[in-house]
Amino acid sequence: MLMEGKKGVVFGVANKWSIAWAISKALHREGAQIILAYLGDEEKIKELADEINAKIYPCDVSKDEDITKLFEFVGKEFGKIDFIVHSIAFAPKEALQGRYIDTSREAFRIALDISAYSLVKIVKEAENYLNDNSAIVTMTYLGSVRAVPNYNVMGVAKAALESSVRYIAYDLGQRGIRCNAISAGPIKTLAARGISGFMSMYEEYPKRAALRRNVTAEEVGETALFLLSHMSSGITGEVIYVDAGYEMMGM
Ligand code: 0WD
Repeated sequence: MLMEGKKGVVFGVANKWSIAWAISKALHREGAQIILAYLGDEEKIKELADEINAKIYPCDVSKDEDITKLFEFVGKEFGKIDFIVHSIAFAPKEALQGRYIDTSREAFRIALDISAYSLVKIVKEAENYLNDNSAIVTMTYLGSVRAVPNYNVMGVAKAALESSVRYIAYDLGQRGIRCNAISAGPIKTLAARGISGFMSMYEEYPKRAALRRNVTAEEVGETALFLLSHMSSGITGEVIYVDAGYEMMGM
């Protein structure tokens, strides 16, 4: 099994539709031991966690003390870890519609804080718990490099996130620690439904993508597994598109 003996933390499982859940299932299937860092309904997360023998711990990534406490728990439970999955994003709903230039200072701050800075802070707090040659994966979207109507400030946050991936890869590369992002095509999840016009985006992809379909959360899960395993030991600081061949098309 690819992840036999490996331990790690997954951020961003909200429910069974979450991309982080598909990633967690793939990791578990390959033998990984997981702590789910969650925000929200403990009972719902506990039910999912039991399916993959995972432990759970609450963590609001907008709070430094929550991240510190989480890694104290991780240290107690696991000692050292081998992987981190960051699958978190948030922006106030009003910022995910209409014109980008109408974004308020506060919405900009919140979106960048929760969707991009959280990765930086998580990695910093995790530094002393990460084994050499461990791996980090985060989730991004094409709106970082293209103007996607309604995605707005989230696209700007994803640009900051993707750039952070490169700087983190450089900072931790000396220890063999890798950091990569997966840029997924649209998948029906709770977060996605918060984006105005998401369904028209979802319907547009099969018309233009080379594979003539949308990508599934399970496919993203398999790519995350690859990026967190020794199979990808030569890859770091990259953004890997898992979008059924949408991004690379000219028209
Ligand atoms: O089409 C999609 N679904 C795509 C999603 C395409 C490409 C990328 N992504 C990205 C998202 O931007 C995000 O970074 O994938 C990541 C995961 O998103 P998801 O699986 O689509 O959405 P969801 O199941 O809602 O998980 C995101 C979770 C939150 O869920 P809710 O619905 O409660 O906002 O991020 C977590 C939370 O569990 N989250 C937080 N966790 C800790 N602290 C916080 C926070 N402050 N805010 C949100």
